[in-house]
Amino acid sequence: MKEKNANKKVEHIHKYVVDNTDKRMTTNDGVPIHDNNNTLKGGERGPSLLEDFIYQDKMAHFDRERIPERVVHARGSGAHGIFEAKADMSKLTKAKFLKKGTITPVFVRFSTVAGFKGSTDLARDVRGFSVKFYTEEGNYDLVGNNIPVFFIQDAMNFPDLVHAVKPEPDNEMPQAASAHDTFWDFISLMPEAAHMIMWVMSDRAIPRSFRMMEGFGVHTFKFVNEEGKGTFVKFHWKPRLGVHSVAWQEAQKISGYDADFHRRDLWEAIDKGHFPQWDLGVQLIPEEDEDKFSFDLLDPTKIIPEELVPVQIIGTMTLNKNPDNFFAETEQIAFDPGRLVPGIDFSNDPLLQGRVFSYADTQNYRLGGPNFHEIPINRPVNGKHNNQKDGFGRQDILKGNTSYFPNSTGGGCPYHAMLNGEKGFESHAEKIDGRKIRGRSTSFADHFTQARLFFHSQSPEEQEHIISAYSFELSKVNDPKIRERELAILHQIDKDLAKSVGKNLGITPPSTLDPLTVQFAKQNHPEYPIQAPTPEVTVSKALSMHIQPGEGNIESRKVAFLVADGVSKASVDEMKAALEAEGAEAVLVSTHVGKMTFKEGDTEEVQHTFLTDASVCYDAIYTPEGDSIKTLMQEPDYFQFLNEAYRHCKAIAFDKGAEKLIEQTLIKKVDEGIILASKGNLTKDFIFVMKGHRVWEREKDRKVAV
Ligand code: HDE
Repeated sequence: MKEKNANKKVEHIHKYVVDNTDKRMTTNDGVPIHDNNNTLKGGERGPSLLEDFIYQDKMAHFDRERIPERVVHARGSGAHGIFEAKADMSKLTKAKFLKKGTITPVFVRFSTVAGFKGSTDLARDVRGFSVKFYTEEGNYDLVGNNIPVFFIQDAMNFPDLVHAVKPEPDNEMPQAASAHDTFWDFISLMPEAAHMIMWVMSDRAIPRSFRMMEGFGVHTFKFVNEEGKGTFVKFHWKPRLGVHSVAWQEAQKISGYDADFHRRDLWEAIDKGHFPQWDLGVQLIPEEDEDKFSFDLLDPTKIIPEELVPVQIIGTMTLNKNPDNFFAETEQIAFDPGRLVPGIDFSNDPLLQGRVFSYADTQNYRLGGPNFHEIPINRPVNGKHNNQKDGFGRQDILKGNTSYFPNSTGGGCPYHAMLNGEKGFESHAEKIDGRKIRGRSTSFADHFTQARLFFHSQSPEEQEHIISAYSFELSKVNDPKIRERELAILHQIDKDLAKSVGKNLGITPPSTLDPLTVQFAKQNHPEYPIQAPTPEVTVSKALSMHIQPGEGNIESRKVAFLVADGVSKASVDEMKAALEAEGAEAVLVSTHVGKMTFKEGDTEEVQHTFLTDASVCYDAIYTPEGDSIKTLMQEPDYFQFLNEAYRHCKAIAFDKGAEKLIEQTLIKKVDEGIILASKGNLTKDFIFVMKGHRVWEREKDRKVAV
């Protein structure tokens, strides 16, 4: 077979792909079905008969079609692709898929964490970023997030964290939202969460697209080379389209207009050939430097600022094929940070160590037993050979009478790699010498320095968004004691931040931590609070998403062309050509669906209207010239489109004659993001502003609330 964008994994699962075209309908046993509409009855109006095996075959399958959703990360979207290794890493790792020039098939799944499977894509939440590499030495899973740190330091707290954020157990509210009492109760008692919470309150938690977010392995891992030497490594995915977000008010509206916004965006981009790409970067730390930093490398609530250890790019991932079937592929794929290949190993991060148990355990349950490895999407491309047998849903037919080791009856096969002079996976031979303790290292006890680093690295507008997010979330908390307790934590991070949030909550931030917070922190660190070590850097540019006009790219961005009958085709075509030359997409939004007639007499089918769409679903807005302007003048939803785009700091362009429409909007100042044909070069200026993502300047004096 030669499928478009096939890779070894796509070919590998092809034999399982079923195409019903021109096929006769059968039961699950292949028996041809004569009538799929009527059950077998005793007489025309008579009772149904128990012997109707065709009905039973159909209904029994239907009755079992749902499986447990993932306990976290239930809502996700996936795609196939390839990873190409681009740097020579052989001195540091023996991982074959990282050998320069090697191309490895991948399947990626992006997800939200807290919401159920059918919840909105636009929740304020962390996004999962899981990559399965189908390497020649087995599957390697890099199961990361779009935020480089985590809420907690020890796996033991994970069920508590998840119980706190999920809908409350008595009334199962709220859905896909952290803005409720139990979450903030937990967070305000766990100061170690302060850093991650700062990220979650930033716009990072409401991405513009899966294609425009970073991915992080979060934990420190280890590369291991041929000589068995280890090097600490942090993994980063850097999106070629830049890192961008929507605004919180937009997120809330998008959830109504299109709860599948991110899923649709990924699907359509791949469908149209806008294949998203990420560069894989690594931060490398020699083992000798383990104790060199003011923070502990094993602490998953800490980043390594890029100023201290730069990110080196070692490869590129391209997603180029949508799945054929959501359930079979995206739902049934099983990621597990415990799936390693030779050359990569764990560090002793206690969160990572705990994850190694949880994933396979939950998959044994979710996917119905120990043979989930045999589900096509989970199978390694290099095959599996061992003595595991039987179990629910077993597919492989193990030949011969031998299913044990050592054996002579099977010629000693499957053999240990070492017996044939080959090498299999060998754990890094790190020296371990310690007492058994249930506790935590003091080097994990500084909770606020990096939360402060993140806040201080944001632009003024990003800081404002963080203040609004804390204010929104804590306003939804009913218990005032919880609000106050969290404010006390914010005060430790940055007094002005606490003051601003406090103002919105009507509370003066307490100057010391709540005694309950301290009491719980002392259970991990009896000496809490500790004197925080002096950080190496207090600002890191890589932590801000903001870019300048002209700095980014607009590839695959969506621009709404606001039109009506009588619009000038020339005006539409000229802008469309300019945008398409940069990879962006023009979408006509009109007063009605169906045929739209241009001033020049031609017609075009339109699928989007002011009724079905809103400006929150677009990156920029353009009003072409033409007789359509008279119609738009009478269209309140047209003005809503503009006002909302203005509020959210988007580029808005008007061709000749259309600029008079501005008078009826809430746009009071023609700033650099309002592009007029009468001033400068319309297409060039529009694209330049779009390349900055938003006109942040506007936030300062914007008085529009729509
Ligand atoms: Fe997960 N996590 N997690 N997690 N996680 C799961 O595994 C868990 C953590 C992440 O697209 C579950 O198959 C524990 C950090 C992603 O299918 C479960 C701890 C990071 C996904 C589980 C963590 C993640 C999961 C639920 C703390 C970023 C979705 C279903 C010790 C580095 C994978 C499943 C997909 C899914 C456990 C913390 C990322 C329950 C115990 C840190 C992206 O096993």
